[in-house]
Amino acid sequence: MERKTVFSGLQPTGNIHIGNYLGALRNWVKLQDEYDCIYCVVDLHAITVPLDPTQFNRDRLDAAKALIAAGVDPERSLFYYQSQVPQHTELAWILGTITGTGQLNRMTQFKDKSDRAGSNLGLYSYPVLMAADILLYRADAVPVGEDQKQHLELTRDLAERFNHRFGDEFPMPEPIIPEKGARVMSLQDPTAKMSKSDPDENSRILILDDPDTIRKRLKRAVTDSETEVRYDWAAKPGVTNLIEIMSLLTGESVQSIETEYGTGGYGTFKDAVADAVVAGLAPIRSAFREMDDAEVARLMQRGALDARTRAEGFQQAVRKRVGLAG
Ligand code: ATP
Ligand code: LTN
Repeated sequence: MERKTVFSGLQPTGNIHIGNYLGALRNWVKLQDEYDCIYCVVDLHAITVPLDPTQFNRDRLDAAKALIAAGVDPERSLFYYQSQVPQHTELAWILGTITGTGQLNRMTQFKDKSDRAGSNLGLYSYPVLMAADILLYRADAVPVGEDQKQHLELTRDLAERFNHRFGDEFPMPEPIIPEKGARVMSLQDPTAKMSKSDPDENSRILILDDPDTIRKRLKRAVTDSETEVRYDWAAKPGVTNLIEIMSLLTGESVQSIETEYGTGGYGTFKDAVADAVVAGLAPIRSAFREMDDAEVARLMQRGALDARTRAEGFQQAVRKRVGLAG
């Protein structure tokens, strides 16, 4: 039987946090054992907000390095920068012609981000480019965090509409969302998701943060006015978020964490969470430090070359369907 194709992307905005890691990246890494995986640093998605070009170029390389350090294996998976494969934007244009503006108006990420940053066409059509990323390779499955569910639904809608109008071309991609970790919450506001774009740095822990920073951020993490370490999203979101982070990083069950730290006070518990996070991230940090920039740049070029070849084969079929071939 042919192996299923997995596709996912991450924006190179320079600050990959444990939400990205526990919600998406860990699944990316695991899936490599079984599937044909394609992973993309989605640089075109990232330029929808104002950036300093020199810094952005540096951040993009660092994102590629961090992903490799976290376990993305360029020898097993196709791994590259989105902008180096022009078939993504070509397909995005074609899909854009069958996307209703009403549908784009309903995208919650667009609404949130345009409120904060002011709007532009790139931000508006962002989900169409994401659909193109996925459909370009006829991906069957897409490992993402909870916040991307709506974008995946749009992708499926567009696949269906295209197939209906031009003939069966795209399979329906399924999201792969972890049962736990799909929505790691902000350390400062446990009712909001941990986010790259939150201006408050204390709200997140980055996968490359040093142990002191990790400890400091966890000490400052918002909890509640009780003292009991108990898993309860409704009543104790701050503590529950920390329990979940610890459980995911150590493999220890929620129940055993509750038993061990239940009445010992938040200070002791936070120290234990910090130990777990420091230990869990240490291998990524040291792998990142050992990496050679030029070698990673070379790997990304090789990845783009292979991706272009593969994408072009698929794109020819799309052009034919739409009447753009020959
Ligand atoms: P922003 O919050 O600024 O929109 P982001 O962190 O969502 O940025 P990406 O880097 O593109 O943006 O996300 C990469 C992956 O991480 C996606 O699959 C996304 O669903 C997942 N992810 C993002 N935030 C969280 C979170 N707090 N918990 C779990 N998964 C998350
Ligand atoms: N919008 C996604 C990033 C992204 C993506 C993709 C994820 C761009 N293209 C294709 C999965 C598949 C986000 O996480 N903000």
